[in-house]
Order: sequence, then C-alpha cells, then structure tokens
Amino acid sequence: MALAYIGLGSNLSDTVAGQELDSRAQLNLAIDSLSAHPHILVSKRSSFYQTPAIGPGEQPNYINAVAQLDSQLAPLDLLDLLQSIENQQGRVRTVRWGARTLDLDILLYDQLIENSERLTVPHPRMHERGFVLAPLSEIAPDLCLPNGENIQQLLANCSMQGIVKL
Ligand code: A4P
Ligand code: MG
Repeated sequence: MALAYIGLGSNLSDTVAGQELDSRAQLNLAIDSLSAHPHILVSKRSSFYQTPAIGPGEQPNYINAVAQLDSQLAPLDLLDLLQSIENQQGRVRTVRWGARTLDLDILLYDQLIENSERLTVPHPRMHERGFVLAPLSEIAPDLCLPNGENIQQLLANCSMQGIVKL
C-alpha cells in the first residue's frame, strides 16, 4: 500500500451525462470516481481553494484541492486511472497550461523519485505553487519531500497572492 497525494484542478465547467458541472462539482465527481475504485481509499481531502490561473492568456480562476490516497495501484496504473477520469470528465488537451475541465496530477507517491517519459514524481513544479502547497499542507502539515524539503518551509517561500480558501 502506498500513500499518494493527488493535485486536483479545474477552471472550466462541463456537461457530464447531460448535467452542467461547475469546477467544484468536477472536483467532487473526480474524488467520487477515485473513491469508487476497488484499489483506492481516499483517506483525506483538503478544502477547495480559488486560485488565479497560471498559464497563457486570460483564463478563469481555478478551483484547486489535494487528496490523500491509500493506493494499491502502481504509479503508472494510478496515472492511467487519473487520465481516464480526466477524459470521462471532458478533458480536451490543446495548449499546455490551457484552461481545463479537470487536471489530476500525482504530486507524491510515498517517497518515490521517478523521471520517466510518462511520469515525473514528485511533480516537478509542486514546490513553487501556492495552489498545491496550501491544500497539501492543510491535510499533511508535517510532510517532507524525498529530497528532505519540508512543506512548511516551501509554503513560507511561495506566493499566496490571490489564493482564497473556500
Ligand atoms: N506527467 C508527468 N508527470 C506527471 C505527474 N506527476 N502527474 C505527464 C500527472 N501527469 C504527469 O499532462 C501532460 C503529461 O504529463 C501527461 O501525459 C503525463 O504523462 P497534462 O495533464 O496532459 O498537461 P498539463 O497539465 O497542461 O501539463 P503540465 O505540464 O503537467 O501542467 P501542470 O504543471 O500540471 O500545470 N493554475 C492554477 N491556478 N491551478 C492549476 O491547477 N494547473 C496548471 C497545469 C497550470 N496552471 C494552473 C493549474
Ligand atoms: Mg496535468
């Protein structure tokens, strides 16, 4: 069993099974889909945070959150599952960092360090992003990254401008 942290983000609504879902509903549905998997237990989830978009052009604010999973899935199997949930919820990949209905990232997977073609863990930009560190520190205040950096130090050094806990 591995302890994994997943970053969730959305800044577009979508229609799923005929129902209009806003960004919060997208994140709730994604957490429900993860919980429904027989090899995953969602053991903690953070509050939602409204965060200014980092990326090209004018984009709506994001809703971000982090979930803690007890996972029996290997890292690449977990990535497959996250991508299938993104696809089910109308994710269309156009520009990098473009607006999206749902983004699910593996932030940490135990103390694993991996740099392969499909997967980089820890997530390479998590240590500088308030929209990841604020929800992560809410559910795992004593967490340390595999390189020994601790989440409170990272949080103290990154900008929280415009980030609102909902
Ligand atoms: N991939 C590699 N490592 C991972 C990982 N740890 N978790 C690969 C998930 N995927 C990983 O991802 C592109 C490829 O990354 C995947 O095929 C997978 O094999 P993607 O989701 O298709 O594209 P992306 O998310 O646009 O790219 P990227 O570079 O992962 O973006 P980021 O860094 O995740 O940033 N602003 C706010 N406020 N809130 C946000 O949540 N998110 C982004 C996306 C930009 N701006 C944001 C937010
Ligand atoms: Mg992504």
